Amino acid sequence: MPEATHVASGKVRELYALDPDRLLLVASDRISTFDVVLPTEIPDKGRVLTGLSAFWFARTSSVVPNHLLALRPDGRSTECRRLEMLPIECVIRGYLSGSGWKDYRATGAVCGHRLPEGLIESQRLPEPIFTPATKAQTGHDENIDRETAAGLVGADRLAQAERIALALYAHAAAHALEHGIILADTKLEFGLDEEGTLVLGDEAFTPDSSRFWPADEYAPGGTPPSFDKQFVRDYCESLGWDKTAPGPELPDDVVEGTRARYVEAFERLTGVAFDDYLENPDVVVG
Ligand code: Q0Z
Repeated sequence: MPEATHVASGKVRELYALDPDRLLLVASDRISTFDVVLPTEIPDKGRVLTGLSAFWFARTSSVVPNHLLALRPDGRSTECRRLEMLPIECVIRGYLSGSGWKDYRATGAVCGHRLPEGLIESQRLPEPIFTPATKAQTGHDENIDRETAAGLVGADRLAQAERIALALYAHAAAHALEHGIILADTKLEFGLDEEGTLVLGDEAFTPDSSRFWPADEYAPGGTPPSFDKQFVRDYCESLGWDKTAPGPELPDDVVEGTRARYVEAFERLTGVAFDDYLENPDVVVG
């Protein structure tokens, strides 16, 4: 890509600078499980995630402006406005899972939200909560309380990000549930444009930034199956792999089953046939 200089690598995405004001975000087909990127790719996973993110950006632009400028014809690359990113992850949890469940079990609270006693793992919360986290360069993001978050971005900016993140989650979770998918939690990232306006950046409501659970298999008390990665997790568990790098190669049936789940999530949520997206990615933003 001669017109772009590489600026950052994520576990499964790459970021390039197109010019001083614009970035190119490229989603690969790599997949991670138990925090390890596997050697086998899932064909079209990057296109599914890019299309879903663009769909949500288009649907929420009246709630908050976002960084999306254009989808490229390859379906996996998006041109975005370069922002000054806030140094916090804005996590919204509608269900008690992952680090939220761990913190609750240890302290009865998550990021300063004291919760009712007796909740069980993966239970729906009385109402969605804002649980900010720091951005770890390596390793795991750390949950922080709102005072700590306010110290990083300012109290007014934090209140604005919280209000908008809660509104975005309410919108996306209701839409997903109507299509049989529970959006258990999600991580949103905001930045500021040159005028100091808050802008939604990064990716939005993808299965890599959110927990997607099949609604018809949901039961609290344990870990619900992942809509997208359950075949991969089950296969990895069946090997007795110790979950340290390098991860195992995936057999063809696991790859195909997993690809089908990503495509199913895309089609259910967007209402667009995935082949139509491949033909013209702009169908998700039209
Ligand atoms: C996103 C990330 C990735 C590695 C920086 N619009 C923006 N303006 C400024 N910075 C970012 C964005 Cl999206 C930004 N990341 C996360 C993505 C690879 C890191 F694809 N880092």
